[in-house]
Formats: sequence, C-alpha cells, structure tokens
Amino acid sequence: MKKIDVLLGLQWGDEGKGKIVDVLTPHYDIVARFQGGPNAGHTLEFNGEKYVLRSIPSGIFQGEKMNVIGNGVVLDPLLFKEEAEALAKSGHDLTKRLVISRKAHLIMPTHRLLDAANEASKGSGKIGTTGKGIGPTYTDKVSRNGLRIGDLECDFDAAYAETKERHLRVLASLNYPTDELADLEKRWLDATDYLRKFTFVDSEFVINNALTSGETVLAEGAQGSLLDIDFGSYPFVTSSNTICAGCCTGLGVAPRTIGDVYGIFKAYCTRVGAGPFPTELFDEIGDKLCELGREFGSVTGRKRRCGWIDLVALRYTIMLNGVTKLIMMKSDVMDMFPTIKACVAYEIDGVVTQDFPFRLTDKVKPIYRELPGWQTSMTAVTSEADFPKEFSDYITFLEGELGVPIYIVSVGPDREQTIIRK
Ligand code: 2SA
Ligand code: MG
Repeated sequence: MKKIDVLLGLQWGDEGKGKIVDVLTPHYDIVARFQGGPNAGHTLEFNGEKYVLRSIPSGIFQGEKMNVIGNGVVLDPLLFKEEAEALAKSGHDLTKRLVISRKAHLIMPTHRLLDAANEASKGSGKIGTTGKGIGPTYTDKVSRNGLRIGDLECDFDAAYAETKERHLRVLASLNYPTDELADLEKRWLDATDYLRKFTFVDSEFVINNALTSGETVLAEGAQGSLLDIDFGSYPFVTSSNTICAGCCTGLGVAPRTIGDVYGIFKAYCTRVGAGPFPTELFDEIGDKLCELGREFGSVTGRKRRCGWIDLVALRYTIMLNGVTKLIMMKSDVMDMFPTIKACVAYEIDGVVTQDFPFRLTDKVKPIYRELPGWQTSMTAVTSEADFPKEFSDYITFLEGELGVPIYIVSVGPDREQTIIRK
C-alpha cells in the first residue's frame, strides 16, 4: 500500500502552496484537497499565464491526473461554477478529472450573510474573514445542521428550505439585512445544477483504494498552520484543522498512511486579516516586502501584513505537522537586502522562551538574529552550485534552527524557478 504525502503551509497562509503542488504533481496520480474552501487562493503561473484556484485542487493543470475535493472541504456551488467555467474557457475541462466527496459540506448563500453578520457583531474584535461563509458552514457541520454535497442527490429542496429558514431567524436576531439574498440565491441554485454535472463519490474509498492499488496521492492543504482552529492564534484563525491531522479526517485516511509531509514557508512572514503577529514590520522594510513580494490576497485583494521570519512559530508548526521536508518560498524578495533578520526566540515579561505561547499578546517581543544578505538576484539561478555563499549560509542556519532539511528553494513565481536540492 502506498502512503499519502501531504503538503501544507506552516505560517498564516499564502506561502505559495499552489505553485509547489503544481511542481510536485507530475510525481502523483491524484491530488486531493482536505479542508477549507473558497477562502483559499492558490496561485499558479506557467507559460506566461496566471491562474488562481479556490476550491479546485492545484493538480488540474497537469495531464490526466485525478483531482479530489475531500469530505473536509466546504464548497460553494456558485464560486465553484465561476472557477470551473473560467478554467473550461482556458481549455481545462474538469468534468472527467475532478470528483467531489458526497460528505463535503455546502456553503449556502445565507452562510455568507451569517459570516458578514458575525463579523459586524464583533465590532473592533472582528477576525477579518474572507467573507466566504467558511465559519458558519463549519459551525453547521459541527452542530449537525449542515447540508452536504450528497444531499443534492435526494430531497434537497426541503432540506435547503429548512436550513435557510433557520439561518434567516438568526440573521433577523442580529438585525442583519437580507436584501441581497434573493439574487444571490437564484444564482446559487442555478449553480447547484451545474455542480450536479460532476461526479460525486465517497472519496474515502477513492483515496484508500488508490493507495492500495499502488497509486500515489498528494494532499493539498489550504491556509496555514497558524490559522488552525485548534493550534493557531485563536480566535484569529480559520474554522478547519489546517494541520496534517486534518488530512486524516478530511480525506478518511488513517494516520499510518501518511508519508512525507512537505512544509512550505516564506523566507519572511505575512498575515491577512486581524490577529497577533509578533514579527510584523511597520517600517519601510515591511513596505518593501509587501511591494517586492506582491503581497495582496489572491481572493480578497487585501494588502497582507509583512514581517520577518518567525522561527519560534515555525518550529511549533513543524512539530504539529511532523514535517519531513521543508520548502522555502520567495527568498528572492529579499535578494537586495543588506541584512536579514530571523526571530529565534521570544521574550515574554523578561523571560526568554522558544515555546509558542498560549496567547500571542503584545507582551511577546521577538529576539532576532541578524544575518548578512546575499545581495544578488536569485531569480535566474537554476542550481544549488550557483548559490551565493551568504545564501547557502542562510539555508544552513535555517536548517540548524528548524531541524528539518530544506528540500526545495523557490526563486520566483514560475514553475521553472524551482530548485530541488538533493
Ligand atoms: P475565514 O474566511 O473564516 O477562513 O477567515 C478566517 C481567518 O483566516 C484567514 N484566511 C486566510 N489568510 C490568508 N490566505 C487565505 N486565503 C486567501 C489567499 C486570502 C485572501 O490565499 O490569498 O485572498 O485574502 C486565507 N483564508 C482565510 C483570514 O484572513 C482570517 O484571518
Ligand atoms: Mg493564498
């Protein structure tokens, strides 16, 4: 029986997972999403074209690979339709290459309104969600009120109406306007017909049977480990388990079938939305990272907050995920920096610690190690032999701090700008 490899983000999302799944896909027969939904925005660039995927696995651009939307995902038929139609227009017909779990939960139009209503009710304490209805959909799943893809196959209308009525009562209690609902709902219901053209499966069997028959599977995480519902910077997190364990529940695979765990991180750090961020920069260096790294949300277009790499947080997420191979993205953004900083410990109330604390309050002060920059454009470098000494030293330093080898270094957005280290 083959093992399933997992690829996930080790920071607050936007590490560049889409690009790396695309690079790794040639080695796999199946690519599967196991959590999250259209809050994800996985960007891929090749042949001069740029694509942003939200719900569809990043394996769809490579030959006849099978792509699976697993049970742990929440799916909005309307956003799915828009995404799939755009891909079909650019020549990528998905109907034969994508299957969807019957057990995946449906994001309803009223979930989107509830997301907005919840945020409004929090005032200044709002999370800064992507507004896609993610939290309310997972809430319905856990409170045993949700609708699933499989419900589209029988008696859907009554179940939909009942769930919608319940949502409307909540929205009324929050005094939240529902004027936009009628139009949204019409388009959403049309989109459920489109969705029905796809094959619904019990994806736990698809994945396990594939592994048993010797096929290889890559699980594609969304968001990042610091947004995990259990271990992230709660409550400023998303509503799913973004860590490796989420792959087991989100696809129905046993823990012992997990093989390699690829942990992706940026050579610096970013975050979208509210919540603590100890190494955040409010100076011109932060602005430079944002500008050179083109740090804007691929779904919401929001400007991402930028800061230095946080090795305390990375050690924590490497532990949680059991990372076997690290993948470093976007070091090219710092190509011209004379010096680079890395947070190696926190000081909290005068005490130095390497542990990630229960709460990341303002009291958490990063302790930095300063390293010389390489001040060389890395974007055209194609082999490790051409790394400047300072860059090799930086990699050695990170590997020493993190205790896991860096397997891939990405030096630009294109597929080609990827260096696999032996
Ligand atoms: P939600 O919508 O309930 O999941 O939001 C909760 C928090 O999780 C954050 N979050 C993200 N952070 C970074 N990237 C994400 N995906 C998109 C992308 C984001 C975008 O890949 O570019 O376009 O802005 C993502 N999804 C959720 C969110 O900011 C909240 O802090
Ligand atoms: Mg992203």
